[in-house]
Amino acid sequence: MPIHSNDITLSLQGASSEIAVITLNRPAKRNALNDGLILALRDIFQGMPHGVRAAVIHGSGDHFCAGLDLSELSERDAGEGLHHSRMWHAALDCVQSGPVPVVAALHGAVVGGGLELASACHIRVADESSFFALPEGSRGIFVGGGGSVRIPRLIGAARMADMMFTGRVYKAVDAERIGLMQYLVPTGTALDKALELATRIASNAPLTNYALMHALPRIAEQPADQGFFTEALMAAIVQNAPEAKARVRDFLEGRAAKVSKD
Ligand code: 1HE
Repeated sequence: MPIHSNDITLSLQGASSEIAVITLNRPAKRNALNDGLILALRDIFQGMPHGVRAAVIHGSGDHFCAGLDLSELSERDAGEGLHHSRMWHAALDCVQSGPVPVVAALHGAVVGGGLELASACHIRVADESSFFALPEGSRGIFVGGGGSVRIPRLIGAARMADMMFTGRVYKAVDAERIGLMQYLVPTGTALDKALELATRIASNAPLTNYALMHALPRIAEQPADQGFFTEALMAAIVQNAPEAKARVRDFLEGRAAKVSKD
């Protein structure tokens, strides 16, 4: 697997090495994302080892990610800027539409391109130390890593515009209130919680996870009539898998866990 950076690592965890743990490992620069790191992220998802069924992304040090490495920005002309943004789009598409569901474990700064990366993941777990901002507004630039597409779908265009117009910083508890993440956990526990969730996700039938990653976001963007039709097609394919039939039989014959509120 060609990896262009030492600033990101991949390790496999779980009983069958089914969980990929991806670590942004540039703590001295607060895990700021330079070109090498973005390309390496893309390569990791494109070359995900066989047998991996879920992934976790987290950052080493005190912060998840400080966003774009601003030291690489200053000399770029318009054409280079266009291609640079498209490179981020391609890499983060490999995260969102790649081989497995991805859980982001967030702490400290989740800002700029760091929030864009977190937004490309399927589940966000943030601890109470985390804070969220889009400092692009005050740096005189715009988002370029897909943030204007993904972030409004989480919190609405009005809230995103406010973050960029005013430099508003959301603390964890308010970020959860507006929908930036699905889980808020005590400081220092985001990675453990993300691993717990990834283990649960990895135990799902692969076609169910595929439908959640690839059908659900498309259905959510379709007019209702087309959405109902796409849903019916996806439902028919997923329930036809031998694994689905076995799981339903297990429940009916008392071998599968019930839904429980505890
Ligand atoms: C960096 C970066 C960076 C830190 N690029 N070098 N992102 C931002 O505008 C956020 C900028 N960063 C910060 O506001 C702060 O660094 C943090 C709140 C994230 C962390 O603060 P702190 O006090 O823990 O660290 P620090 O002392 O500010 O930074 C430590 C070092 O990391 C320092 O370098 P040093 O050589 O002086 O030790 C910083 O310069 C360096 N550093 N953040 C480069 N971002 C696809 S488009 C996306 C567009 C964007 O993401 S724009 C938003 C960029």
